Amino acid sequence: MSIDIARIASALDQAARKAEPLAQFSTSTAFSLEQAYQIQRASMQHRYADGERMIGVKLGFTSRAKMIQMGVDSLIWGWLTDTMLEEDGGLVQLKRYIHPRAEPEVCFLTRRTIDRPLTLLEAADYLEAVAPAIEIIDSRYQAFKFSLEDVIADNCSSSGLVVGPWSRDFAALDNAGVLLRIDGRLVQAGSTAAILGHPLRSLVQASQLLSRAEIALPAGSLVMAGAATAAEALHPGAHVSVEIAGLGESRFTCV
Ligand code: 0L1
Ligand code: MG
Repeated sequence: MSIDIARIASALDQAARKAEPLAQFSTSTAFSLEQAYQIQRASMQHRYADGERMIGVKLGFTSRAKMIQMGVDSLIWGWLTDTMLEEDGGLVQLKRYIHPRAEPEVCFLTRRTIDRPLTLLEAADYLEAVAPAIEIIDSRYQAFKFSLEDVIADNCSSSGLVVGPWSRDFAALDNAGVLLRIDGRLVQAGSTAAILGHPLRSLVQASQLLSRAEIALPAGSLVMAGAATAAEALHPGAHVSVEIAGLGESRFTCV
């Protein structure tokens, strides 16, 4: 099947830069998952050419709650860059986004280069630290509507992330409570066990995906494990916080 990978990649890159939504591609042009990842990589090249730096990877749809919310049924992965990092406890400028949503995440910091598929038993040994985090997702598609292929091409809606205090307490990740609050009101509650049974399994999945793509992830990279609950829409003035039992809290305020 012939599709214009460069054209779609460039359109997605422009939509992100201008914070202007575009129509889904897959409704008019059928393309495969493999082609979707080719578009994702081509779109990331625009960012790197512009000076953005890759800082890690993120997994998406690692929990049933997220799959159900977005109507998809497979795990996906994308790239994180330095310009996506928002300050913990800081102000997040919503004008940078189209229709941002926040979701609670577990963020890992790697200690060793990941250059082969890891087992669950090995995973913690590759880590320097873990932190409670908030992902700000922002689909470049109108009304946040997409197919699996569309969202992969769009770098899995990656837009922003806020990382809380680092800790080495990996044992705390075992079925820990996950709470998302907006303006002090509890809006989503879940457990780290919702993430593939245990968030370390996301690291295992990431190592397998990277290995299949023949990419080594350098030590000092971030790995976002995927949301444990559905995401919530953001509005100006919103105070957003995520608490993971035993790991602490990360937060930001929307302006
Ligand atoms: O953590 C996640 O499951 C994020 C999925 C990103 C795709 C989206 O929901 O827009
Ligand atoms: Mg996420």
